[in-house]
Amino acid sequence: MPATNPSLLLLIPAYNEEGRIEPVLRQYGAYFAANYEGKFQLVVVLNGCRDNTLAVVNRVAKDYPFIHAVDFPAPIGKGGALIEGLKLAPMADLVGYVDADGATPPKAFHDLVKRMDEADCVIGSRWIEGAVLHQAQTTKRQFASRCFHLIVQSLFWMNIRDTQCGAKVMKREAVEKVHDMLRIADMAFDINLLFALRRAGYRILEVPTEWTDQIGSKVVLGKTSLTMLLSAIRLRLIYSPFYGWLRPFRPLEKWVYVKLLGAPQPLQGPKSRPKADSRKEGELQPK
Ligand SMILES: Nc1nc2c(ncn2[C@@H]2O[C@H](COP(=O)(O)OP(=O)(O)O)[C@@H](O)[C@H]2O)c(=O)[nH]1
Ligand SMILES: [Mg+2]
Repeated sequence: MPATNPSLLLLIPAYNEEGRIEPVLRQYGAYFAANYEGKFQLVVVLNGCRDNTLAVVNRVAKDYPFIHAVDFPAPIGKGGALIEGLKLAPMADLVGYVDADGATPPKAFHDLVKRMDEADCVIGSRWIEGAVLHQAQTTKRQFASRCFHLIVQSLFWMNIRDTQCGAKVMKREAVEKVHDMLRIADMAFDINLLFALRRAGYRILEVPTEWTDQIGSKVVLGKTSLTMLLSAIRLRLIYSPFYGWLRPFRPLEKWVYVKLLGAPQPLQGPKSRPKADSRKEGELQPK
């Protein structure tokens, strides 16, 4: 990574976000055009949207040429979308992601980027001193989140207080190194990413961030929590010496995820590079 002005790629996963994403893209576009010295690119990764998110993103992209969209029709989930988006890592020195609803303001994301000289991955945290929470999550959601945290800690011992905050940034080489290990498509994707980085020896720095919990969440608490719990356990097994022995149970695993929970699955097939939306085709190039 160059000492000054690294190029930056920001991914925004988006599912049915036509009502929330436009002001967020405009804020990020204006902020990074004015305040970021290096090359900045923003790619919205959509999948299976049943609304007009793509048209909204394309409208904003007319005003900010560094904003692009990639669209995957399959229901690959937030994690699946990020797995695909992270294949664009060769476009920049640093690759990060934030949610489409503006929970993380542009400056807060920039603050994470500024700490990248201290680690290979910097993640925003809502649960360490100094964090600014403008709008707390509902009590039920906070309870589920803290229970999930305890389970994740007891399974993975990463000592990360907030694995689920939607704001993270990494060095390109770290993303490229762990990409093959990314296989959780649901909201537990972040654990997959963080654990893969840890196992590969990369340094993760958790810093307090600013967060506003927005209305219009796509999370259906019961179903999402159960899927995340199963994914965390599955991830633990993938990294255990017993995973091979569990091969006979794979059809059952698939049945539970797909049929019972309707959980997203990552895109199958060869590790292809995502194509830009047709209007922008050819513009997404490695740096
Ligand atoms: N591409 C994609 N993004 C998703 C999907 N589900 C959620 N997201 C995105 O993930 C981010 C976080 O979702 P949100 O509903 O705000 O979750 P919450 O803040 O944890 O309640 C947003 O940018 C969503 O658009 C999905 O299935 N596919
Ligand atoms: Mg949100």
